[in-house]
Amino acid sequence: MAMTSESGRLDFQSKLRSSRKITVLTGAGVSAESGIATFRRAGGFWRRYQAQDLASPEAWARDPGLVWEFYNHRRTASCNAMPNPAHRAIATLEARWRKAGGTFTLLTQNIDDLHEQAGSQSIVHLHGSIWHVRCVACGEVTPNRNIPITPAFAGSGSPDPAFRARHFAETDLPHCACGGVLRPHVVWFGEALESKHLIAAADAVNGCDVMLVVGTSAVVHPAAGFVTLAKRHGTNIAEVNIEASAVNDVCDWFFEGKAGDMLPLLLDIEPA
Ligand code: BV8
Ligand code: ZN
Repeated sequence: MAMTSESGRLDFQSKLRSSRKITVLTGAGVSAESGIATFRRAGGFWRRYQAQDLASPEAWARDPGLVWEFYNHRRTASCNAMPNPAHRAIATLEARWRKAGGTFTLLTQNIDDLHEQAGSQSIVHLHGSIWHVRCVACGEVTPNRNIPITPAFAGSGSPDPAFRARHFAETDLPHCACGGVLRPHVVWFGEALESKHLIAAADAVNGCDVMLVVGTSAVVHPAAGFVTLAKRHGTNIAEVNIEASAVNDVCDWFFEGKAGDMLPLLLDIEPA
């Protein structure tokens, strides 16, 4: 069972200090204190939908305008979000380990760019990026921070279930120079993660001394599976969360609390 006491913190920090290879896995909880709604808490609902209902190829095939209205709403809601102390503590730890010649990888399930804004370098966006779009015809991926995504979506996206949703025509959707429709460059439920990301994540877990799991319910696979894989490799694992996640039982330490409060204290460590 994970240790959570003061002795647990000292034990964790001594293991961290002597580690040569660190991997961090983050989820929506690391961005919660930046004001970005998590998936499975109250904020996880939009109109009468759960995120899973709209983050899927089936929803896109059925009504791409509704899916874009959902992502346009999330882009608008998060465009002014700033990194919080949790993002910054992770970026600082990485900088220290890189300077000392150690190995550090950040695996994030989040599609926001707050880790980048906080200065993290070695980031694997397992589930893609809300600030990139991909052409369904030619496959080109491009950065896109247009708000609204197209003029037709101006003022749309109210999460109020009573909101009289309008139908968006194909011409209202963003298009590629090749004429194809642009979709959010994110991994939807039922879609495979990019193999380069799966390979990077497996590399990050292999031979990793310490893994930090921050702000994830750990119910989504294959991301959550990297924690149990690390455990099988003999990695020491710490969880930072306001409640125990689905992988809490394989963690050696559980630091209960908000990531923005806990990480600056826990990670204020120099490599041995
Ligand atoms: C795939 C991008 C196969 C889109 C996302 C049954 C069993 C196992 C698996 C499955 C199954 N049925 C279906 C599956 C597969 C499915 C899956 O895992 N489903 C789950 C729901 C059961 N997985 C997939 O479909 C994946 N693909 O399997 O493909 C395949 C293979 C080959 C060929 C074809 C197909 C794709 C999964 C990726 C889906 N895309 N996001 C978008 O964002 O719109 S996942 C989505 O959930 C987000 O990325 C999010 O990050 C992720 C996980 O959620 P969390 O980040 O953990 O967020 P959550 O709200 O759940 O939790 C927040 C946590 O933070 C909580 O623990 C809370 O306590 C904590 N917290 C809150 N505040 C704070 C805090 N902690 C600290 N401080 C705070 N302040
Ligand atoms: Zn194209």
